[in-house]
Amino acid sequence: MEPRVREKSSSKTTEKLKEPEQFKVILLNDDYTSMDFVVEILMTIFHKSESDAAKIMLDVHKKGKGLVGIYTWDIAATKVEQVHAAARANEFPLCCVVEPA
Ligand code: TYC
Repeated sequence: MEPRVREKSSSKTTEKLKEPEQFKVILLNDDYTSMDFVVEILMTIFHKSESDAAKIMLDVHKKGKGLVGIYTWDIAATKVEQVHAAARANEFPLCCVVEPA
């Protein structure tokens, strides 16, 4: 992946600013997690509206996986941990993964 590079120059210095790398959070389907729980996770952890959350959940249910959002590394990794912690606490096997965007 080639990072985009912006160059800013002044008379004395040349500064290179890289865009922060972006990561996709991908939600995976399983046969046990309830649809309501997935919608709740999408609303609380990913701040989706109820109708967007329901659409994403159904898309993942039908296709096996789906994009939830694109974030910087720290935010993507934190959201994945939050999903797994909530799933574990509710005894669901819900899983999501991070991929480079
Ligand atoms: N397939 C689950 C069911 O039928 C629902 C589900 C949707 C689970 C999306 C996980 O990421 C998921 N109860």
